[in-house]
Amino acid sequence: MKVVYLAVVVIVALSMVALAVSPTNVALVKQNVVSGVAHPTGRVGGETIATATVIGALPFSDAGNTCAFLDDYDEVCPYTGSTSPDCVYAFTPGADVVVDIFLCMSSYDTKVFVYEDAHTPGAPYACNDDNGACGDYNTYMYQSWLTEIAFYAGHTYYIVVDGYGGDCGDYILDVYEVELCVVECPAGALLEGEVDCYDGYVDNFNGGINSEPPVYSYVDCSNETIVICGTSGVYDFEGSDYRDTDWYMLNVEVPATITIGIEAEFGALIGFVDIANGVFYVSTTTPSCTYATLSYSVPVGETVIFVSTDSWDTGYVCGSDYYLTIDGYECTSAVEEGSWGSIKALYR
Ligand SMILES: [Ca+2]
Ligand SMILES: [Ca+2]
Ligand SMILES: [Ca+2]
Ligand SMILES: [Ca+2]
Repeated sequence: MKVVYLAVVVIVALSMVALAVSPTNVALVKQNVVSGVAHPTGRVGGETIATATVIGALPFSDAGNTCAFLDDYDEVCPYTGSTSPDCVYAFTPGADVVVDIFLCMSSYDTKVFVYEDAHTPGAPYACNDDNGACGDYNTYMYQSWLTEIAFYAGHTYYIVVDGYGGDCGDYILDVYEVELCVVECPAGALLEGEVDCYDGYVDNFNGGINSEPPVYSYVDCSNETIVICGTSGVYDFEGSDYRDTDWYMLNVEVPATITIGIEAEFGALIGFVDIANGVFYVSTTTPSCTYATLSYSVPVGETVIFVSTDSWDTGYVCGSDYYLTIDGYECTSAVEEGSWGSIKALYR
């Protein structure tokens, strides 16, 4: 079990920096490593939709234990076959609201899904098993967090606190209103040019070394700050969650400290990639609508910048916007300002 667990961690970690060589390398099956401890007296939520615990107002916080409940519901998000016990909360907003449903601080391999107005098996309104961005990855890799879910006035939303693989345990549920993040493309920015991803999408545009053969968006040097508007998001590919990764190739003429920055409608991951060894030189993450920068001293030659979502949160819908800034990627000679015609997705 220990060996299997380590193997899974390696695969997940690699795919996290988007270095799985092909879609088939992403783990389809996961292992439980966080085990719930039965606290039969810890019941809090309702047993079923009909007996759901009512959420009166937001923000809402509750804590309990799922182990003494029955397994009434399950959804595939995207992992199948769970027999975990579950409990249910219900919320009927008086006005339209956008919420996060946060189970990150729970002690077991949680899953959460939402039904709108009725039990619709196989077609939940929203669903998350492992968010991946809950906190320290090794500790919280299997906890759930649904972000920016729209709840509409007059509808009733049933929140099912569930688990993966039969797991159960102590949960901490927070439901709270969030601002819907909208990122505007700055005037005059260059455009990434990739289509928005979709279920079944294969990135032959700028998927970097995730693509076969590797493909990049090439960026010419500029003595001005380069701004690129693009999109990313999470999609389903043959039953697994994938994310659109965007790889930008610079051809640096003089050693330089290059600073990249991003603001995105999703939690973003950016970094400078050592493509020969399949690792980041440096990387950073930033929450949605929060501009962050990252600097790195690059030698002469090819430098690769990676942009994607910071997790496989299916709330990061395809077509979510970002803009990327690149500073310090200067030309050795006077050159016309970067025109987007100079950025191409080339196959090689
Ligand atoms: Ca269940
Ligand atoms: Ca989970
Ligand atoms: Ca993209
Ligand atoms: Ca891409």
